[in-house]
Amino acid sequence: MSVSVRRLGETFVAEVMGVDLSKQLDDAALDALHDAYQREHVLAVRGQDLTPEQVIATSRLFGPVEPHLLEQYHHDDHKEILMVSNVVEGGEAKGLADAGSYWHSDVSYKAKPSRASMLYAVEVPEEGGDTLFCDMVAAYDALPEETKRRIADLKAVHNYAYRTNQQVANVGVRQKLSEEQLAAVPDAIHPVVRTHPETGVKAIFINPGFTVRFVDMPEDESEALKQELFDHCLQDRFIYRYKWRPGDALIWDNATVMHKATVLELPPGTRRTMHRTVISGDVPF
Ligand SMILES: O=C(O)CCC(=O)C(=O)O
Ligand SMILES: [Fe+2]
Repeated sequence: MSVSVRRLGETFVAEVMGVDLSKQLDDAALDALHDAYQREHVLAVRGQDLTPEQVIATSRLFGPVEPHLLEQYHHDDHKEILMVSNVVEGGEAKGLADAGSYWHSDVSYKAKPSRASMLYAVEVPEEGGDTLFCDMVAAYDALPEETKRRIADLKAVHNYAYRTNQQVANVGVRQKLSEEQLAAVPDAIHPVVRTHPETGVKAIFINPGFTVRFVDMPEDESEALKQELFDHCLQDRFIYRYKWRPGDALIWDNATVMHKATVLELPPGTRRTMHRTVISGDVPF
């Protein structure tokens, strides 16, 4: 295989060409993939035809795969795959319909957030249902020096129930967490400026989805700073809109990007189904 990489966004996101993820990749292809992942933060491999086993095997190229907290949405035969789907058949939802419909970094609510995530498009509409990505390295680099100093040693609380409660209230499609699920997701505390464990680059590591507040800061000040930082990050210049085709595989780095689904904006009845995995990560520093 001869791999080539083409930048899609201004500062990040690339398409990787010349790989067939259903086959065993040789060392050169693996190196090219990992290099591109470090540099580009989001990789798109288009035109794939992958079984669930091959989605899991591809994910494992980036580390161990962990099942999602919401076991009711696991793929019937593969607990490593979360069904992200708005399809309802015979009165039964085929998957999580509103997955990630807010800016977030996957699993930042755990002590060890996921290193990377993979989404594979099984069925997507011709138009819409795009996934948005935000480059948190570029956003960090563009901060005024004074703000960089202000946030350098800050920590923030991340919590999963915080988001779920808002989804239940605002969107109404999400089930409340069970007692057992709640117990599995206590607060997680992470640095606000995260150093990438492999490349050493710095990124802003808070997100509107799961970040509740800054540690040791009065509530109103904390809210104001969150808003200031999110307004900065969510400028068009840091955002890339990915338009899906069936057979697209996307892998992204949760230490350097936030993402957001737009599936709730689709006309009712539009079918969209993705296979999704998360790859385990380490404690952020
Ligand atoms: O479906 C999407 O566009 C993104 C869903 C998401 O946030 C995820 O799978 O982590
Ligand atoms: Fe997500």
